[in-house]
Amino acid sequence: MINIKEDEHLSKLNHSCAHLLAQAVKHLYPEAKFWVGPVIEEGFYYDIDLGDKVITEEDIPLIEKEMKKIAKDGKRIIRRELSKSEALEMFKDDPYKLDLIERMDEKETVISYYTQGDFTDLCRGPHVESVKELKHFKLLKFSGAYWKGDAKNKMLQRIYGVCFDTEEALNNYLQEIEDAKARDHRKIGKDLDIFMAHDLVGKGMPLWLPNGAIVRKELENYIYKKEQALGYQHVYTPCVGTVDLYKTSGHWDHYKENMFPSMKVDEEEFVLRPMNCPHHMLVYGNDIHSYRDLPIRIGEFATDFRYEASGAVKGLERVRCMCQNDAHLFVRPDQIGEEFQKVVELILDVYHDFGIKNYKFRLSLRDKEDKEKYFDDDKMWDEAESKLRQVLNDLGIDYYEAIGEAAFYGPKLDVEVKPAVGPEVTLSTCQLDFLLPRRFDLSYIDKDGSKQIPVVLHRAIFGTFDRFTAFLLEETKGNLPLWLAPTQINIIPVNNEYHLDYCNSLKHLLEAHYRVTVDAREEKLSYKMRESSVRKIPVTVIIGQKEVDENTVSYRLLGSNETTTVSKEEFFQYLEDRIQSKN
Ligand code: TSB
Ligand code: ZN
Repeated sequence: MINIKEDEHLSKLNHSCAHLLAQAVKHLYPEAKFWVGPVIEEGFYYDIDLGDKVITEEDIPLIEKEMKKIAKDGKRIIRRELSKSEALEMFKDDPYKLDLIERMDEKETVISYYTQGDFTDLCRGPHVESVKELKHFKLLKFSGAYWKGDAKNKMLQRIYGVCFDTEEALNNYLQEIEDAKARDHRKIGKDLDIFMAHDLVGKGMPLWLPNGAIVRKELENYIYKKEQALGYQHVYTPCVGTVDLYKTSGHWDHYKENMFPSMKVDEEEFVLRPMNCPHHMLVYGNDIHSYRDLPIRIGEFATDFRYEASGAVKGLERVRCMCQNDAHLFVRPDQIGEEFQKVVELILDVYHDFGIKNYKFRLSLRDKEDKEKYFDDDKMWDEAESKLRQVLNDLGIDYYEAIGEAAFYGPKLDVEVKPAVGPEVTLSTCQLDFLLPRRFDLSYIDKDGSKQIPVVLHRAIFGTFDRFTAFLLEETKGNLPLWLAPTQINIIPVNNEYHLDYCNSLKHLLEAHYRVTVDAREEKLSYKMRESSVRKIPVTVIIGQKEVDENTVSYRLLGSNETTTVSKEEFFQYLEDRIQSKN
């Protein structure tokens, strides 16, 4: 989808359209006061103080109509400039604009305002020449929005819209929005009974329903096998820790705003953990290690809690209670490159299995000039960064570098993906860490008998099961591959009276290995077949007289109208092959 903010012309057009919206609102509600109306990736919005008035569905067409009227009138959009004191005088009755002006630097900023007909707004611009140019726009949605995003402030009314040069471009864009909504994992997750939410449990705390639990379990089994084969050792640790644990790790000082508040039990003060690293450091520290034992790879499917802003939580993609596919790899400095390479190869392997193609690798490095922001060991950083680069280059991986984006404790590699709706998110991550092993006083005995400090790689291939499932639902539009689908095979008898027994015996044969249902409801065949497809069941078997007589199976694949008839043995083989190939 086009990023309107990044397109110079569209950005100007949409910005002007935000003013047109404000002007129309002012005509309809003369008491309206305006905060800001920026251009965003998807178009524009304006935050408006309408007193007690709350925008409803019915208001939108009226505002649009007024916008059209003003546009048709075709007034020029005129820019004027003034000094800060003049601006303060001009907007003296508008507390919102005063707030903006007061924060402007008198010397550096030219304060400008734009006038179109009877409407004037403080604005940096630029704008199109005339409101005449604003012909093809649409108001998309509206919501409440706290002034300055702060829940302690007044709730303003935010109206979103978008504007294009032509009706065709606008319609194409609106169609894309519709498509994205249909692909949104929140919709698919509801339609397919993957997860639910409930106010009594809380914001950002999804409940995985039986269908979702099947998908998650399959993902767990899948990645567990991969990690076992690569020498990972899996553990279970509590999803709380004491405040002291997180003081030792440094999270208490540097990550506190992302954590739930602590709670007291007897003499101990606990927090819900936001990360599992401290627990895994203790697991490593439970033994004495020789240089020969390294790398040691501690893995866990670990539940974490993070305070995410209530406006940011989103379906399974951004939650407050999540389960990481986490591991901490304890390596000698000379093993960093090799171990990092194995992680990258695992990421590629997994993405290949899931057919994931649209993603970007981002290598976050330190800003050498910024001595404050980064752990102070230049030699370590230089070596590590060049090793990571070298691995990526050797593997022929396309990546971009983000200088100054590394964590305090080391460089990292993230995989970025684009959800159906909203900005990019990180899926997989691999983060080098020089610091945490020091904080926990971890060591191994080197060849010469000396005590050395290991380096840690934090890595999560799926990221979290939550986010990965969200992503997968959107990538596949809910058409999960056979091995992951909650119901894999749905068997429909043409006539219950004559064919149900055969269906049940077929189910009996299949259910040791597959998730199978028989749809024995007294409904029309066509109705049941449609429902099988709405439920996104990969294989629908239809059993009529011919199949019973010839002891065969007729099946249709999701999305196809073609029926294939085969022997039972061939059918079993077909299923087996598809599961194996992960197709
Ligand atoms: C990899 N300590 C490391 C770990 O060892 C860590 O926690 N890294 S993280 O903070 O980047 O989180 C790991 C992954 O969790 C991210 O890459 C992202 O995919 C996922 N994630 C982070 N926050 C959320 C959230 N609020 N909801 C769902 N998934 C999330
Ligand atoms: Zn970690």
